[in-house]
Amino acid sequence: MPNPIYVLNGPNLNLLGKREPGIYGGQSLVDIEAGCKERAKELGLSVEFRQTNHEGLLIDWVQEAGEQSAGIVLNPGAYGHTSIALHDAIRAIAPVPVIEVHLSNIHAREPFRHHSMVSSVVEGLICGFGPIGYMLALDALAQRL
Ligand code: CA2
Repeated sequence: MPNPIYVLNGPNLNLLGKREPGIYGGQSLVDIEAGCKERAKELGLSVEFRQTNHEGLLIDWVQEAGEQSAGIVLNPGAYGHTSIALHDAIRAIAPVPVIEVHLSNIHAREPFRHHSMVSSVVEGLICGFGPIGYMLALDALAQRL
């Protein structure tokens, strides 16, 4: 089996399923983790699934994944809109593929969500499909391995 896929989640995603179901759906992050692990198994992959509210820790994990993973599925949360440090970390681990995922369609929301600091350095971007986006990202990575 190849190295695990790191599925990394940024700030506030631990609240999923508890608030704002109209935007983010009813599934909790634990539900999404279970879905990712099931899909990964079908694809012959394994998943290391994590969430943090701390920018520096997210960057530590991207660096760790650069050494130890076959690829990253990254929902950076709001840090995707703000973090040059996250942009730099993703660049620094090339050619490890990173797929950016957002549950919501960030382009159909407030203007401050329209720009992503990481989109220019990731392999691809999936947004607006809810938790299915994580599965699509795993499928895409599986095709590349
Ligand atoms: O759509 C996404 O996946 C986002 O990355 C989610 C982030 C948001 O800042 C991005 O613009 C788009 C926020 C996650 C917050 O999740 C919550 C869940 C329930 C209640 C409140 C926040």
